[in-house]
Formats: sequence, structure tokens, C-alpha cells
Amino acid sequence: MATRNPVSVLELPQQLSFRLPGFQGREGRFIFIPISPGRRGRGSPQNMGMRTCHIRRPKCSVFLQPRWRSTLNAAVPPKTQSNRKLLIGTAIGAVGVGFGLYSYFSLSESKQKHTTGVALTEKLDYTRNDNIVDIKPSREISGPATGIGLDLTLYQYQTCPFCCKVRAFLEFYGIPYKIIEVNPVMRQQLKFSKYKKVPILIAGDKEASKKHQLNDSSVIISILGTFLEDISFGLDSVLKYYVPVAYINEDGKEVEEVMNKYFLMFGDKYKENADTYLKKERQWRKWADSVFVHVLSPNIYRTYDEALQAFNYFSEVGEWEKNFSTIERFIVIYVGATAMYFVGKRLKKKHALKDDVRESLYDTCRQWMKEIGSKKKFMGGDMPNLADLAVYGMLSSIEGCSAFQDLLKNTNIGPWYYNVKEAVVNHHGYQKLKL
Ligand SMILES: N[C@@H](CCC(=O)N[C@@H](CS)C(=O)NCC(=O)O)C(=O)O
Repeated sequence: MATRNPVSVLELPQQLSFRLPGFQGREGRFIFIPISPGRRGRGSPQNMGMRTCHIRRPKCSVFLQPRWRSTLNAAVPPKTQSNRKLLIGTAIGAVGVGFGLYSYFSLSESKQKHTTGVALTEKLDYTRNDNIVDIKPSREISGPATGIGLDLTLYQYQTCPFCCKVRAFLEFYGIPYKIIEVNPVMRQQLKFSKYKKVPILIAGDKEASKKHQLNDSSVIISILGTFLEDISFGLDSVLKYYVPVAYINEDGKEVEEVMNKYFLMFGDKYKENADTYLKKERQWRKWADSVFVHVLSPNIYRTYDEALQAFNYFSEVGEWEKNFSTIERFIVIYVGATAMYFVGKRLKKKHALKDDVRESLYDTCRQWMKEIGSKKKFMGGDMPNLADLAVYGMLSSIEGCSAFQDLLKNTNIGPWYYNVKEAVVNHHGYQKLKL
């Protein structure tokens, strides 16, 4: 059975390795094996399990289960924090509104955790979360694609580039959803979740009572993208193809990741050239997450004035006046801008950006435009594809900053950017849906 979309180990973000407690130094590699075709006929998305990945469980993992469980629960910060720690946490949380905290947090967390990497299918029902409480949404976004039958709530920061990416996707397809704006200071809206980053999407089939918690922007987009290929397949079925794996990364930090998060599962719908096309789309989606996003923070926090400007912009578009008290807003803006100014410098070094970080921003965007070439309107051709939406979404998060204006003046990215914007705000993707 042909599918154009086999999971290739080479394309995985990094070699997935696991370390067993008491067996330091013994390492193994998970093996991706194809599973057998489903009972449904060739050519239908129901076949898509054919080439999806399953991860073979290390034989000894059975002994690890108690430790594993406690390890995964340990993702919740201990409740015994002192007030001082809480204050520091609050200030850091404030900073989280901006960009770059992703890397910032990764660095500090890796030192705190001593955990065991394990994987597996026991986590098949990972999306299940019974602790979700109904909070009044900050706002509701309407769209023509009401027929998809999903009830979606996005937990987000308005200007987080990963959240902007998910919103660009939802808007492009005209999918209605609710937004819960997370207060970056207290983050009380995320109490229900062990995963403490945004975006988080709570998704439920309208007729089913079960709600799923989807973490990570690319996971969210791939799951919804696959779902939209044939909505009759149902969200529950699609989720089975996106199994998260817990493992220890190179920094010694335990992370959970869906290893095929850049893959859409199409069954054998596409053939021939589609393989190359889709591979490119995946590569550039990954590039957006691992390269492009890292030039944004150092650019918008390049000087203290720019950092303040950025935070004032976040305040405006995130409606902080409505969401926070004046004192909270003040703290977020001034503490946040100061901290992010320094974090920006650290990120500049970490990601080896040029002395003038603007040059790195221009280079990165030129690289993107070169890939599109002069013959196509979008990387996706006449319509934006997921890579277009990812890069556009992330870039839109800095639209109100001077870095964005400089970018328009110094590169030819403007026409592409505004073309994607037009396609997004007018829900051009909706025409592609077969509802
Ligand atoms: N890989 C994740 C990254 C998400 C992420 O790092 N989000 C940042 C905001 S931009 C975050 O929530 N950081 C933790 C915090 O602010 O507390 C994704 O693609 O969704």
C-alpha cells in the first residue's frame, strides 16, 4: 500500500534515546515500525496507520512503570514553593509573555530535573484530562467552518509566536474557536494542566463527551490538519497517530514529544511528486520552530527602548488592561522588558546570531523567500501551505514592533507576508475543506 508519508527516522528531531534508572550508560534507540493496514480499504484515510510510526517498547520498561508514573507527575511544580520563589516565578512568568522564554525555561528546567526517559503506548490516552474546568472564554472567534463539529478552546498569549501560528491555521480554515487568554503572571488558567506552556488546545468532538488536551503548536496543527483531510474519520481516531513519547534530551531534561509532529497522515492519497513537496513542507515547518522563531526575540528586545515598545505592543494587542490589574500590568511591562532585554542578549549568543541581530533576521527571511522563489506566490503554490502559515503566523507576532518595519524595508518579504495575511483573514483554506 502506498502512502506518501512514511515516518523516516532520519527526519526525527533528534535521535530518540532512553536511559534506564540504575542503568546509566545503557542506551537504546526506539525503532519505528510500520503497523499493518486497517480493515478499511486502500485509498481511504482509514488506512493511514499503514505507515505511521509505532514505538517499540524497551523490554525492560515494565520494571520502570512506578517510577515512570511519578516522573511524569513530577512535571507539576512542587506546591511547597516559598513566597519568595513565587514572586520570582511571577516575575519570570511575566517575562513569559514575550518570546524566548521557551529557550530560557529549557535552560533552567534542565538543571532541576532528574528524570527517567521512557516512552510509550500507555500514553495513548494522553490527551485525556478530566481536570479541565469551564472558564469563561476571553473571546469567541467565529468562522464559516462550523460543520467540522469540533468544540475548540485555545489557551494562549496573544503575542506568543507559537500561538499566533495556531491562530493563523485556524483562521485560514475558518474554524470557530474560543480563546482563553492566559495571565502570564499567575497563569491560573493553566492550573488544570501539567504542561505549562502555551498554546494548549482543548478539543472535543461535539457529540462526544470526551475532551482532549493538545499541547504544542505543531502537534495541534498536524492533528487538526489530518482531521480536516476527512472529518468522518473523527478526532479520536486521528489522535491515535500522534502518540507522545517521554524521553531525556541532550540537556538531560525530560521532555515529552510527539515524534511525528510535522507529519500529516493522509493514507495513500498523494502520489509521485507529492512526497518531495510534503517533505519540503515538513522541513520548513520544522525550520520555523527551530530556526526562525529564534531570531525574533533578540530582534524585538534588541535595545531597552525596543523591549519596552514590544511589551507595550503586547499589552495593547493582548488587552492586558482588561485582563490584569494596573500593578500587574506595570510589573509585566517593566520587569518583563528589562528581563527580556537580557534574555535577548543570551539568546543572541545561544543561537549564534550576528552582532547586528537585524542582519540575522534579514538573512533568515531572505532564506525563506529564496526557497519560495520568484515563480510562486506561496511555498504552497497558489495557496499557502502549512509552512507558509507557520512562518507567517510567527512573523505576525511582531507586526507592531520596529523590527518588523525594518524587515519590510530591508527585504522583499512584504508582498508574500501580506498575501498570506489576505488568505488567512479571508479564510481561503475553507474552500479546500470537504465538509
Ligand atoms: N514547542 C512549543 C513551544 C511553546 C512555548 O515555548 N511557549 C512559550 C510562550 S511563547 C511558553 O509558554 N513558555 C512558558 C511560559 O511562558 O511560562 C510549541 O510549539 O507550542
